[in-house]
Amino acid sequence: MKISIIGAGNVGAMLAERILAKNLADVVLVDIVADLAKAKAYDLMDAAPIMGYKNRIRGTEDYKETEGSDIIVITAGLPRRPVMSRDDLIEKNKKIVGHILENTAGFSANAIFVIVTNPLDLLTWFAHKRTKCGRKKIIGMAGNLDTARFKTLLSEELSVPYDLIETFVLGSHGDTMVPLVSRTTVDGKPLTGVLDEKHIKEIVERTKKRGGEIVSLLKSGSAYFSPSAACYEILEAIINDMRKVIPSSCVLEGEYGISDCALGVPAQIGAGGILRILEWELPKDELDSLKNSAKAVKDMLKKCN
Ligand code: A3D
Repeated sequence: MKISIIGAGNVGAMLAERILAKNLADVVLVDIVADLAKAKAYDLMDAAPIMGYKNRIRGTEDYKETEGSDIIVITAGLPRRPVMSRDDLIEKNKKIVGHILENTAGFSANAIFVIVTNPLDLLTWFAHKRTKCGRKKIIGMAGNLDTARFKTLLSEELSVPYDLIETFVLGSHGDTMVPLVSRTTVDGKPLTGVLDEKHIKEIVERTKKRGGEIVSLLKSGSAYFSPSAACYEILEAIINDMRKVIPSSCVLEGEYGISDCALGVPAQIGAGGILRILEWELPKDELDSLKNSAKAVKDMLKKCN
């Protein structure tokens, strides 16, 4: 299998390392900055004799080398800086993603696209509009990252291991994301039975702002260890046809009463991309929040035409 990663910055390079470490696929790393991808690919290859990587990685500026990719991951674009929202990146990152779609599509007609560049839901929709590969082959990575963040904070608060916590975060990758408290269990018990409302609200709010918290501490750039891990989870599900339910930004055509945008929903992912979108019955307040999140994404889509 062949995965091309476009954007050899923090997320892209870390993702390449994760793919090689798990012997998942061959990697082509592309960046617009001359020699950057080549340098990172050489560096990663030099770790192979020590780490036992079985696959190969190439770094390049030439899109021809992406030819025949099974998956194309887009991690190119500007990351946010402190006081910026993800939406502030739209114009510049839309141009970058447009350029990448034009340059990759001709070489890999059957590829599945995984979008990482922010603002995530807007650019996932944009990629769907710009390619002809159909909505099953356009996956936006964010929901599993936001879910992991919610889990981490709950695990710290309750001193419970992660694997005893079941939860999902849906909605947009932004302030209107929807951590599903109704579907959250801790060691099989509903979250509302083990934590009071005030603390649940605080953790929900902190989850929404977790990315920004890391941006402020870093001062330049944004998170990349956990985003690359979340992206890896999607790639592994596709390549090993795991049929795993992963909250991801998907193009909606009426699911949850929402259409004409991409939004985080539970998606079963396997070979071929999105196998199906699960439509869970949600309590009214959470369904309303999901619709509100869709509205925020659509308002932003209208603003940026
Ligand atoms: P960074 O380390 O700056 O890397 C971006 C790379 O993209 C740089 O090496 C650029 O040279 C390269 N690049 C820019 N334009 C092009 C182009 N036209 N073709 C090829 N390469 C290009 O950023 P990063 O890796 O930290 O983040 C990358 C993107 O992912 C940003 O938009 C982030 O906001 C986004 N991101 C999203 C999440 C989600 O959870 C959705 C998490 C973390 C980062």
